[in-house]
Amino acid sequence: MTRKTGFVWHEIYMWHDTGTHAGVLPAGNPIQPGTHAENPETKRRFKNLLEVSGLYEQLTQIAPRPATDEEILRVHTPEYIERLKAESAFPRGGDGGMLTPFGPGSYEIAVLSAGGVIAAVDAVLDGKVDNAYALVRPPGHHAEPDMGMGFCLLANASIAGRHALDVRGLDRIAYVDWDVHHGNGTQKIFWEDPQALTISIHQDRNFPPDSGYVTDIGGGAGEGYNINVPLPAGSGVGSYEATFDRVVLPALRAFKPDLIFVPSGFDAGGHDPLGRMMMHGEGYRSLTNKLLGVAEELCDGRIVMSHEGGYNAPTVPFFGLAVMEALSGIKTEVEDPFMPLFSGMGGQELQPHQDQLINEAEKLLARL
Ligand code: 9RB
Ligand code: ZN
Repeated sequence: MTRKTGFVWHEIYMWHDTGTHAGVLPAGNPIQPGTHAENPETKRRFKNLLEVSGLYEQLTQIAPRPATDEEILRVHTPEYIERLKAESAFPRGGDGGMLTPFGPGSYEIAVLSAGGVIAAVDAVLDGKVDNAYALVRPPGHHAEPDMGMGFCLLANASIAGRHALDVRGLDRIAYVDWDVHHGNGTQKIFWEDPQALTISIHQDRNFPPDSGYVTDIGGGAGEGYNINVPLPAGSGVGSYEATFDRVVLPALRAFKPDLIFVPSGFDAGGHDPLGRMMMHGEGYRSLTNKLLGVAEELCDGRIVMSHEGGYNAPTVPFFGLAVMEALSGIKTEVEDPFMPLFSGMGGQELQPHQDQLINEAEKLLARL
């Protein structure tokens, strides 16, 4: 079965300039200057592989539009937005928070990034497409109401989620964040909100530090509607599939969302410089197929993915292609040349200490 899959992209997303750095740190003696970890390369190559594979032309292009102040202010404080606007007009740009650097004009790009996810939501809810992937930049899942963080300026998927609830009138939305880092921003924004189930599967205490514990379950009316699955470093595809089968899918079935968001980072892939997991292209395909199955049961297949991290340039495009093939139901001729390398790594199967953590997360299902 093939589906109509939307794709959001704009070349100006690649003009968001994180500047001269050395990975995640500012460069300068004693660190030799180089590129910032979050640069255009993996995103450009993802889009390029879609084109070369022939899949790009079979997707429905969705043009991004800027998010409005009203849309952004549903999530962020006016003070933070005014500061971003002012710094974005500086000749050398500014910083969204601690170590979230941006160049001149980046605020306007971030506004188009958030608006890109909103456009994807509208296309799905209007039935123009069955599902959608927004390959936006800068990313969003670390951004909090009053500050940027971890390369994120605006909370793209949260802003789009509020739009879905407040303007489009949905009753419930769910987030399944498979980026290797904790989706702290999404967690914080919907902490007390029972209309949003926020699930994050991430590497235990990677980034942000001291964040993403399985014991953080939401507060007030939102208690029970935040689920963290902090998998141990070294987790492989078996661990991710078990997490989906035993935690994510049952949670979604209990919550019955009208729309599923996937903050989609590919930094849980083997070889990613900012993560220590072993996901691979077939793993991402399998997780996507699991979500498609449950989305078909619950919400007419409605899934909106928004791009987050993923920093290994050669591999990220193949993870992205596998996800796009699954979403659209169209298999291209392209074979992922990294598969033999990753599938043969030791410990891809679920390990006892990983199983133990998933058991802990499973206990949270009783609250839904
Ligand atoms: C620095 C620290 C990081 C480390 C990783 C990320 C990943 C983001 C991502 C962001 C910032 C700490 C530079 C802690 O991909 N999200 O999806 N920086 N971490 N202290 N310092 C000085
Ligand atoms: Zn990440």
